[in-house]
Amino acid sequence: MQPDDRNDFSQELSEWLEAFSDLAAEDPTRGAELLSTLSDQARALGVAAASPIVTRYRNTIPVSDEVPYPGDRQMERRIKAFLRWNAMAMVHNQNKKDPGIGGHISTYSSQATLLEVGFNHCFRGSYTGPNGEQLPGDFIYFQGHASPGVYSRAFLEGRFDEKRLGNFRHELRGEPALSSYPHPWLMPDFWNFPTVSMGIGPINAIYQARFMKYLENRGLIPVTDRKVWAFLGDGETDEVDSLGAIGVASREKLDNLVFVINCNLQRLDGPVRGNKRIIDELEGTFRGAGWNVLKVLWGADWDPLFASPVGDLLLQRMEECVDGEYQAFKARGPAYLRREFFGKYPELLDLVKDIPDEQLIRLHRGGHDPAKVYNAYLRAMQHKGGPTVVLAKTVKGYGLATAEARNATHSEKKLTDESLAYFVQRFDIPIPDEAARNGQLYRPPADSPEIQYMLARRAELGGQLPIRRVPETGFQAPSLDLFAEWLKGSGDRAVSTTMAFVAMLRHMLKDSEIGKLVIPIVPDEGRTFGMESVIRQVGIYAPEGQKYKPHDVDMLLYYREEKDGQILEEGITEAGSMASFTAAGTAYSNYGLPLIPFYIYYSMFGFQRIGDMAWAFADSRGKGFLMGGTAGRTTLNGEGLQHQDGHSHVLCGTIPTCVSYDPAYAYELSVILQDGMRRMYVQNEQIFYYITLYNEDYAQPALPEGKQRAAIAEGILRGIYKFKPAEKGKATVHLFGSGPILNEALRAQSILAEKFKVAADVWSVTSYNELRRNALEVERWNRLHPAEEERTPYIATALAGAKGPIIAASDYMKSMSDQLAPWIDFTPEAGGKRRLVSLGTDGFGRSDDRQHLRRHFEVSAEAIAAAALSKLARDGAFDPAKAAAAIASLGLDPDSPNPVTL
Ligand SMILES: Cc1ncc(C[n+]2csc(CCOP(=O)(O)OP(=O)(O)O)c2C)c(N)n1
Ligand SMILES: [Mg+2]
Repeated sequence: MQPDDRNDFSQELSEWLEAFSDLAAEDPTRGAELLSTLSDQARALGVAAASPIVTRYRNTIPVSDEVPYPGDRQMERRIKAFLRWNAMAMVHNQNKKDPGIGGHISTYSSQATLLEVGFNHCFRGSYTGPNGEQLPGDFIYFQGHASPGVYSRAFLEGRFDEKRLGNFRHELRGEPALSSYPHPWLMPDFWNFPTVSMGIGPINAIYQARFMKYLENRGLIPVTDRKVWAFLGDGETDEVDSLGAIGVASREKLDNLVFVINCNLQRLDGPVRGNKRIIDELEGTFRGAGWNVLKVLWGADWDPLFASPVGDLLLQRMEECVDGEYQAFKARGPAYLRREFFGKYPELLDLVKDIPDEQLIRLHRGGHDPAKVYNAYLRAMQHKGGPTVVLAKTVKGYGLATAEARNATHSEKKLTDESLAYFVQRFDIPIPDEAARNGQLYRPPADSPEIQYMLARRAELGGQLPIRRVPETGFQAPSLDLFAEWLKGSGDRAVSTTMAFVAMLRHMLKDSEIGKLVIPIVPDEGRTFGMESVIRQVGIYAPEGQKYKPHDVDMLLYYREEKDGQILEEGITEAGSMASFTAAGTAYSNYGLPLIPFYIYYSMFGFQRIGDMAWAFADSRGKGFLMGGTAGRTTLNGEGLQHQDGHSHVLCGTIPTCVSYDPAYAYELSVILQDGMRRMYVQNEQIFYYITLYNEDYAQPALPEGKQRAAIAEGILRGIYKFKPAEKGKATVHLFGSGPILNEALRAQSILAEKFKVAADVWSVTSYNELRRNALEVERWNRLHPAEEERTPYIATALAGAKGPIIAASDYMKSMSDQLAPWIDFTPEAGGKRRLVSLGTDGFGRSDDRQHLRRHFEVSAEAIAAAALSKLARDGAFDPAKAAAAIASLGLDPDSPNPVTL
């Protein structure tokens, strides 16, 4: 373009701009329509004009669109100062008292305004339902490291006293304490959501918001304006869990969800994106995913500078800087800021020449300006049709003098005397120097204007937060009769426990009492478990219904999606499914609904994949049933190494509230499910279940009736019962079997009797984990009560009178059954030799059929029988030469390599 052409074009451009500005000012909707039509047209004409996904580095909401702040700014500033002081003093004091106890001060200091605007004007403590009933308030996922600030607020509100704050991170001293981080297990009346393992809060918040809509769409809760607020750190967004599910929120139009990302540009060690701007990156990511993005970058004191004739240059300068520089501008003081930032352009230097140093350095970032933050929150709350993220730019360690914006600020636990004095002076804390140096807490009198103001704001918003309540639900557990059909056995029909479970699930869904409370959750594996019929029966939840005619609509079991569908079909996301399971499994406290979630999945992709979320579920006092399908390293055949699970029972045993079972038969499963509902929802035990399901078909035996029934049911629940005694003679060896391997043990029993005249009892072990827990508890009691009569663990009671070695075989690692060794591994009659021989599936899975897999892992009937003979020989109860011959005749190669690493 020639210079003259350029002038003409500039002229033309300003005419276009003027016309557009007029239109947009008159009607912003038409302005937006014009823009999108123009960009469509550009695309159609092949004009390469990418629509910007990242906007200019300034606040999203123009000053002209801002509403005035609804609160008393001076009052709130004073309150916030007290909050900051007490949060800091609490951590500081505790670390003086107990060096190394830890805590954080710089996260809350950067976040105080973001939380306070919410507490004073946005977060609702309750909602009123259509019939005037009081409903739970907003759900807030607090950034874990900011917990001192939340405690500090509860202190000012009078919910905690000084003594309680003095027990921050001192939980084991017989007094009410404060947990390091948000934790419903440790503070069950206060915190709702455990968040500090970073990434877990954001993903759970998304699925919580979705679950809220699910409950509304199913008519289980009334529709309200309730919001889910999730506070995240900018460093936290590097966790895959934080951003990995944001698409769900826009896809499902979750306008009840607000993310607030505290962009203080730092994480623990250093800048989040020293060489770039994290806010730009997050803006692009969220906008690209369909979120409403609101940037709150600059405080109102920047407004006049932007409005000046060099405002565009100022913005340009801002866009030249990366986060590492922004951090340095705060950390290195006003002279540096003036020289390095404004000094690049004489016009900018001139712009701030009349601003004194102490004011220059305090030019606020948006996240520290209540009015800017409020405007963003208000927009977020009013936004319809999708989720909102507020990207708030803040300073890490705000107000902490020498710790402000330093790389080391995250780890700051104590302040120097000078920093304490500076703090007091900067935030006008009305305490004398001496008290300040001692980090004395400060709470104005209950009738002071500040406390009255805080309380009035919370009263206006429906009550204090956070709060966790567990309302009485009056749930009645169904009796075992509910599962009568599966107690009868299947006759000659071969059925897998998975098939049986799916039939039970359908039956439960039909039940008039519990049907609507059952929440089936699947991660795209419903068909793997034969759940097509469930899909047809209750439909898949789809907030927009089914907008298409499914290709299989003419079939009985077509893919049915419904607005009030009951199944949560998550797609291929175990993390998302676990988050749904968490929302449903905690609904008893969050919504007062005793929901019974059943999350059915490939057991291999359970604990090892979402282990942290499973812990968070336990931390949340979650209830429900995790159903590990296609379980067992040799029972799931063909799939090989990455699918065959031989360790989930070891992993689940690490979680204190996880009750786990590895049932062999449908009646065992029935007894476990019924008792689980009773324990969780009637007894209100804060536990959840992990139960493995298998896909091997075999005849399902019946649960004996009469007196025997109760004894067997007890054995099933405690973890062991004798399934089949030796047909002839007293057993000299005992075979333990779990899951489908119980059938191998039964076959081994026949082999031993028929070929070797050895009598064996077969036991069904439904839970090594439960047996061990019981034994540990009894052992502890015995240890602490040496003068009282010794108690016996259940495993010892069950085995009373049973003599001889025990061969324990399962489709799991040997460590599963080894767990019982301390209580059974002692045989006086065999000279004190080891009694327990564990057979299991340690090692890498392999592709083949079950027969070959069981032979390979040495859990086949032949391997069990051989192990029994070998052990009897070692104990002097069988001829060693005959045992050696038996090993060969049973098809085992004594010199074959160990399958563990094969
Ligand atoms: C999963 C997980 N990994 C690591 C940590 C340890 N950790 C605690 S805070 C922190 C830095 C947090 O930075 P950011 O998210 O930006 O929060 P800020 O304190 O800056 O607001 C780290 C790495 C953790 N809590 N959770
Ligand atoms: Mg950060």
